[in-house]
Amino acid sequence: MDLKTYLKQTAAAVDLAMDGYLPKAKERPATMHEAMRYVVFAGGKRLRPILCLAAAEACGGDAEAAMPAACALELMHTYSLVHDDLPAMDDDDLRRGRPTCHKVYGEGMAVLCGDALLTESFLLLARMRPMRRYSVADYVSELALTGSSRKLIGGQVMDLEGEGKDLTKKRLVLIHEAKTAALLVCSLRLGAMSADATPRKLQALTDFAYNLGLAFQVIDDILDVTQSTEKLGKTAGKDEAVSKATYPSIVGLAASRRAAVRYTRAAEAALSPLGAKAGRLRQIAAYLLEREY
Ligand code: GRG
Repeated sequence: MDLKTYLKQTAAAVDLAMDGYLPKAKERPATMHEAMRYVVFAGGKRLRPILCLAAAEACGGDAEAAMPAACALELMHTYSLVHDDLPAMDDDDLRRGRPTCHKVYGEGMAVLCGDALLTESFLLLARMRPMRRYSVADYVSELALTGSSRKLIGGQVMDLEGEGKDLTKKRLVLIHEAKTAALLVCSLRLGAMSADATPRKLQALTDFAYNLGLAFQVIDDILDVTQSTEKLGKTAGKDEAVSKATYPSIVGLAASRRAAVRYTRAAEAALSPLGAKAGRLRQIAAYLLEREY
């Protein structure tokens, strides 16, 4: 199957699974369940679940075992976007091509919607099958650590504190590690763990995801400068408008592009212990380097 078809089919399978897992829109409190579905089914790329499923495949596992984790990752990611868009954070009106959650449902509902998605992600992980090497507690710890103040929330704190300041590249990489790479690392690790991966394969996928995550955020920063709001489905030029230090603002566009290529090459190199089984992951890394949104 070619990559485009694979990405489309896998995203559709993830959507179907999330549709089954999430409370129905009419279930009480209907406003909340409607809001959760509004933000989740707004057309994101489903990159984190796709990476999770591809990691399971690379380790000889199957999609069915990895699916609750794949969906949990998308729910945690969507929560972070809903909260990131709030007036108290990035204050954005547009996400995934639609008005943001607080614009449609109000700020209070948007806060609760994010909280509900985050909580739901752990409920899903509790449905995972334990493997010989990994327990359900291992899956839960993995996601909890990623969502904690050590990673995702810590990244957001550094991001907020950095607004309007000149940051060093070193500081920016720290922010990118925490706010973006950590959830990608978690995606690959949960997929690998669902397939009972050996410690060597788990480490290889961790290294792959770390570098892929850094490449992904550098490209995100580049696209913020070079693409239109229509193409991105979120407000373009936002970083400059709020004086946020980004890769292009520190080293320029050309050097940013070179950094993204370097990180992608490092990601690909990390896959060598997985041999041909990691073919799909190699394709995804190359595709993300060329993405336009
Ligand atoms: C705890 C209050 C609170 C907030 C959490 C973690 C967090 C806030 C915010 C981070 C949000 C963020 C914008 C991170 C950057 C990662 C990134 C590039 C997200 C966009 O991911 P895509 O392009 O989005 O995969 P789609 O819409 O395709 O899923």
